[in-house]
Amino acid sequence: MQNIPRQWTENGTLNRWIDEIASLCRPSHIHLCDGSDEEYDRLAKTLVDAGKLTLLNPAKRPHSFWCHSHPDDVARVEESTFICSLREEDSGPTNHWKEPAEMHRHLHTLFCGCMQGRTMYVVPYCMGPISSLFSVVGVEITDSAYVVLNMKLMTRMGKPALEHLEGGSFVPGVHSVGVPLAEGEKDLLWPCNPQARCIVHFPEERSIWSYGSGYGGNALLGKKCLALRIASAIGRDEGWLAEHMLILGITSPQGEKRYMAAAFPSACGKTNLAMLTPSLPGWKIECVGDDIAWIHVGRDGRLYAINPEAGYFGVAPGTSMKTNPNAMRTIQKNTIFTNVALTADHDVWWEGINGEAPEGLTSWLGEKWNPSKGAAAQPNSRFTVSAKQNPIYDTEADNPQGVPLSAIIFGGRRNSVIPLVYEALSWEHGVFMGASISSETTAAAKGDLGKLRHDPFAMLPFCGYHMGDYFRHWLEMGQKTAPEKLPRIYTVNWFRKSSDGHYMWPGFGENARVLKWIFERTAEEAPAQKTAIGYLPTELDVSHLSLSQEHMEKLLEVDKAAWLQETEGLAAYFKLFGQKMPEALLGELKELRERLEK
Ligand code: SAT
Ligand code: MN
Repeated sequence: MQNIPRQWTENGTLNRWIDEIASLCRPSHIHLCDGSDEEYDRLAKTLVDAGKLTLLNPAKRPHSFWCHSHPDDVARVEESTFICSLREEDSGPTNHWKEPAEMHRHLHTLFCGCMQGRTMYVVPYCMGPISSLFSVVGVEITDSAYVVLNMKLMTRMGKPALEHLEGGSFVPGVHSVGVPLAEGEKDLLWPCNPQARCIVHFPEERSIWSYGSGYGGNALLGKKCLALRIASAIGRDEGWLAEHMLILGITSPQGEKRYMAAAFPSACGKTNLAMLTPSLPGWKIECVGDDIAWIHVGRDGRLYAINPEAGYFGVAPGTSMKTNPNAMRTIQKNTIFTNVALTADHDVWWEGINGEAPEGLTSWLGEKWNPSKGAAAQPNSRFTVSAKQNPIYDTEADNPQGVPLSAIIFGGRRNSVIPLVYEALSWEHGVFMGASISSETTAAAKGDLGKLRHDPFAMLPFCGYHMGDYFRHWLEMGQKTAPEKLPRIYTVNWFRKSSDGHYMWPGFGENARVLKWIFERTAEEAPAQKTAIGYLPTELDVSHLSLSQEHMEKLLEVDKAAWLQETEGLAAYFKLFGQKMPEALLGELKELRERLEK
């Protein structure tokens, strides 16, 4: 390798780190990303020329690209994701842990020479609005140009991030696909190294190392690695929350606007809810974010949320003009599609987009497709696009102070037990509700599908420290301000099924009816009845939906026997957290049981 100039940026620590990683990984070139459109186009062209990206039909999908990955590199890999805190007990029973010094030795071996024959890209990025005191700068070093393109769409990347950083500190992240190239060796189409894959976080060092995968959640280090796993640990230390939550603004026909944040496990409809087109006339939704919220106590004592991201990495299958017209409009241009199917006229297609599969599809595996081959689009195939293209982009997403939250919503995929919506009795009860979330597993992570698992706060794969401490942190957040300043807390379930296996609630735009009830509850305007599990609606606006009274009663039913069984499952689950399980939440469980038994 040639001599490396030392003055990469104005930040001495960053300069030294770049040199250090370069001498470890031994790339043939180094490129400091400026985040410009020209840079994006140049890198995209390199990938097109190498046959790794396909330019889509400009008449149908301007300035957009299609690509597919290695078939074994299509989702997050939880079994290979590590939280290497100094003490094992700080990582907790829901994370994988390895002793940090041992893991560093392992990483050193993996990364030694891993970028041979490749370009090492240095990607400065800012999570959160430039100039916000709540924003955090990260720098990702990667040997994947695909990652650079995605980071440009997903974050505030390049020069503005460096300007915000100045001489300050940043979260370093090193990513490699893990396939060094010998002199003259031709690259694989989608290089990755599934056998050696690992995604590693050092919460005290605040650093990230990711090896062997090119998939979004494993390789775009600003997203789950920084904005959730590392940020949750920073938030614990500094008194704020990093959450797996969408943020939306909802305006009533009277013109009053409120903000809500909502946590659901991956691939449970966060993007759809964040961009919802309300079925109720006069109501309006605007989107602040679809995946992550950082929540601070504001000067007025209310909780304020920023979206650290600047783009969407959304699940494609099931997205259509019917289910999410705003997403469809957002991805009309300037979008990268990964692992969807390609049509004969070079547009994209996936299951659920619009009727039958057209003739002449190329599947996500890059092969000629026919129905005997299974799904044409990988179930976790994704679009990457800048949030600015969303027709309902809320410009408050750029407010450095964030938006004040009136409600926090939790949900999961539950075919039974959990009613359509209910409200917590108090902040502590709401924290208990968050801790109680279970959901059926989806294609967003490698592993079984449709298996019910506990996923507290939808943070199971993303909490960067001991989940018991995380529960306690949530309880403490409620003590930082007056109870009336806190958002109210809700659980929703769009996925309840009838005994014949059909979804009981139409979902999508009709979810506005549930948001309306929540909106009115936060203004004390909607009636509710107190039940054993919390406040349930006595009247929900189901105008023009042909749902019988009996059907609605079933949707909102609290089946005491099923709930008692649920509490038994929770009691067993909470034991996992041992001494760290907050007494207050065990108390909530006990009181819930007593109310059910009454
Ligand atoms: O793959 S990501 O982790 O980026 C998205 C998700 O699973 O929520
Ligand atoms: Mn997510």
